[in-house]
Amino acid sequence: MLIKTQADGFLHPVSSDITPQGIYTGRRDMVRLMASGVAGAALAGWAGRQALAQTGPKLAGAKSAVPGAVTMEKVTDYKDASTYNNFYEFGTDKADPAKNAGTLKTTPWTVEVEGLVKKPAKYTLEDLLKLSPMEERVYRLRCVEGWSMVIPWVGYSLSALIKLVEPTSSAKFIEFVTLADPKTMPFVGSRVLSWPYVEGLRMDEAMHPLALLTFGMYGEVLPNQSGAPVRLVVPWKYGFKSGKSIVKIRFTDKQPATAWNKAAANEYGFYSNVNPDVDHPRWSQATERRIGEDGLFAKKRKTLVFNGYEAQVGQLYAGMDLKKNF
Ligand SMILES: Nc1nc2c(c(=O)[nH]1)N[C@H]1C(S)=C(S)[C@@H](COP(=O)(O)O)O[C@H]1N2
Ligand SMILES: [Mo]
Repeated sequence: MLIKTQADGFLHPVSSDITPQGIYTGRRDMVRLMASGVAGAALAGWAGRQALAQTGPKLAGAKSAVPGAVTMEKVTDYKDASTYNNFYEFGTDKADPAKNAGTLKTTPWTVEVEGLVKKPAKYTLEDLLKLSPMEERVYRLRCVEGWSMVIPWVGYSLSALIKLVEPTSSAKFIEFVTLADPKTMPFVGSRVLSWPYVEGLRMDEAMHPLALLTFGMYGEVLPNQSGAPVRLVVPWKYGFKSGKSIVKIRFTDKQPATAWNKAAANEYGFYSNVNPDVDHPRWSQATERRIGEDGLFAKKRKTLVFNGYEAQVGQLYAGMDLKKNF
């Protein structure tokens, strides 16, 4: 994504749009990290791993019966889904998370559920894995940058967890806080975003059966670069709403301040529903490139309203001005 940092107001480009300033910032960060030893550890982790192969522990899910949960479109190759990632804690280049996320320590892992609930709890990953039957959901994921993938995720509806903790009547939103560990995440501390990476949903969005608490993909436990050990996948919203490596789920009465909205409020709204009719201020959202299928210069696909999930989620936004609430 292209954003302005709060500090310098400069447009920080990433991925294919790297500019000299972006490269400079990256190098300066790298030099600082090298000095602290973090980058060395990251590189060692990379060397000792096979990021490209599908070799992780199995995690099976029964085919989901939730309406709209299994698209028949061609599934993106595992290699593409696991090497073309956005996970800025591990770097801003698409290839960085697969190279650097070997340092992420996913055991032990706990997720704290707090705020406006009757039953606040601290769940271990083992508790969460047993909480509800695992399902396989084949979702389109559309990044705000204009690319998309089709991924078979494994998890269960977030609503299963929400019901267990019994939100109070004043809980209107949920905030998802993700891990920010400077010891294992080399780019936490870089100025590209404020950390931890925080995302949020309105309560009715979070309760929608398509909102997936996700533990695996392609029949295996999530690889680190994809947000292990637990992430969200919200298929009708731009990819950045799907926070990775979640450590805290907080129920609130106020709309959460989210990472990308804080970075550039005019570019990334709270709702961020996929919408071909609402352009990003600096580019069109009318079309997208399907990773792995289309060449860089191949004809693009038309982006669908709510990423093609309008029949399932459209009623959540009845009467709302989607241009204002982008
Ligand atoms: N913690 C965290 N979660 C994150 C991000 C991130 O940088 N950090 N990037 C988001 C963006 S922009 C996208 S498109 C998706 C990408 O998920 P994928 O790499 O599994 O395709 O993760 C989202 N979740
Ligand atoms: Mo994204």
